[in-house]
Amino acid sequence: MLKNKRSMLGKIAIVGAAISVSAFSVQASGVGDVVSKVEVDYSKHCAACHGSERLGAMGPALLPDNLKRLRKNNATTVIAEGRTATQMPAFKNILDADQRQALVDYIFTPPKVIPSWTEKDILATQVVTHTQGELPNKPVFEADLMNLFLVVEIGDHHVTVLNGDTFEPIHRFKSRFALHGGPKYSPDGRYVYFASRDGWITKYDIYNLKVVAEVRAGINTRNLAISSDGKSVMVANYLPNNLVMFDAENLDMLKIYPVMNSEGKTSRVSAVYNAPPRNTYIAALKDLKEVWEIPYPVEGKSSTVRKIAVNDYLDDFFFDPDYKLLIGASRGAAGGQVVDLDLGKVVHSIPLPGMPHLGSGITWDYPIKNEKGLLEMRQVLASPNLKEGKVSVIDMKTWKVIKEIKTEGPGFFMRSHENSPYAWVDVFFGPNKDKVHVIDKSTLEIVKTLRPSPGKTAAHVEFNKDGSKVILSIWDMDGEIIVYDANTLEEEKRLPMVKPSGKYNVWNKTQYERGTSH
Ligand code: DHE
Repeated sequence: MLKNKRSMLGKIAIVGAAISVSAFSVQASGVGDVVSKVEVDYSKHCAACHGSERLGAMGPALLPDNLKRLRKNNATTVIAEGRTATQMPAFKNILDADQRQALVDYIFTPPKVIPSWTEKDILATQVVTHTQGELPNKPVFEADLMNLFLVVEIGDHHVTVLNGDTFEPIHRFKSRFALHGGPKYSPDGRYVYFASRDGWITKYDIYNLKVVAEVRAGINTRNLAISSDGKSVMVANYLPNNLVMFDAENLDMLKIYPVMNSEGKTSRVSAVYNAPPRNTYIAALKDLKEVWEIPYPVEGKSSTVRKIAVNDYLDDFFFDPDYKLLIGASRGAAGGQVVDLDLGKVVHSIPLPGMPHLGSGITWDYPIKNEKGLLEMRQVLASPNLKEGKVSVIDMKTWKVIKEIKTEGPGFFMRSHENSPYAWVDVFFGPNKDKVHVIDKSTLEIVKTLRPSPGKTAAHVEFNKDGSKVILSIWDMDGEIIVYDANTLEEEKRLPMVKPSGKYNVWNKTQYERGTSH
């Protein structure tokens, strides 16, 4: 049901619908099969984003096992009204109440064949075009490798390699369908690993500008993480409910971790991240109130999972820079929870109404009065909100919200850099989606609001290596990335791109820069 309002997905939706509907008609008239109206509705309105078999594509899988937290009456509302913070539009003017109800019953009905993606399936999809060490150990272009950017263009599923000094494109290549989330660089920045929503993991050699290995880790994937030693890659899946670990060299599968509690209840994985000082991966779960910590494999041998009980499901989460604390929230909850990963328990709760997007959270130091009335530099966490027009700034010592910065609408992404006085936040949803705010980190005030392309969504910025420049995406098929001077906030350059989404600087990502997503 996740047909997109925006132009690119709109086109896919129409094509997908046309193919599926005609296939149904042929089948129905040709062999006399009865194709129910709900199947036709699904095919027409839902299949393009959720997959013809309900296994997920741009949108999540729609199978009973993956809808455990969505009650049927809520599902009816989602179809009618759309879903906050996703591409799911409202269908109340397109489908009547009976059609919507029929679709709810349909997606809560188990499929005739239960989908599975086993070790055998994973192994069968692995393709190694160039084994590690086979290609030259020297870049085929000239540029500061640590200051490269990758720009993901979701409009036509491409990636551009951009020189971060000159802002000239070096190369553009086709990616898998619907890359989502941040690609992850090997610690030396030579390789990058991408995850697509339909489970494909691609390893790309930046020196040689070539895909070197691929494997399909799942049917509906969340994201991936790479270990700090660069030796393993962990993939988080929605479908199947598991985590899959790979050897980073050639994407050989090392281990599947089924995500299940002691009573046999399974769960989707919200996301997995590398926790550098801990030498572990940390995963948060969507259908079980647990956080999982998995040590890196030693000599190719994987180890056991440490399970930490938490107070609520964790849809969205974030770490303090030391990776001692995990700050997470479930969608729709009135607050967040702080989990001490050393103690293995929840140690604080944070009043955070709306829908904080903690995954986009960033930290910086800010002067706060202590109990003696003296100013001391404290670490603060700032998070945009997917439902309300505000940025919450939280003191990471007391876990009090010290300020709510009012914005012109709900935001998705936030970014800064250690060397920049500013933090940038977009207004992704609503009539002001074409605006981006610049916040002064020392006053917590908005100092400038940019509106670079009226009418077009402006969102997601990334800084260059030294924090002196910022690039911003115009999310449109006829889109651009815009380069700004990060200090004067003056526009310097525009480069045409096809619905550019995330941009990822090698230095900021490999150094776990505080202002950048990890
Ligand atoms: Fe994302 C990152 C989850 C919808 C674009 N998004 C992430 C990550 C997670 C996540 C867990 C971190 C992965 C990582 O970097 O390892 N996203 C979710 C959702 O749960 C949500 C709300 C619903 C869904 O459809 O899954 C969602 N995300 C979207 C979109 O609709 C966006 C705008 C367009 C798209 O591509 O689907 C979108 N998400 C992004 C981007 C990042 C991302 C560009 C990387 C941000 C970064 O700077 O690292």
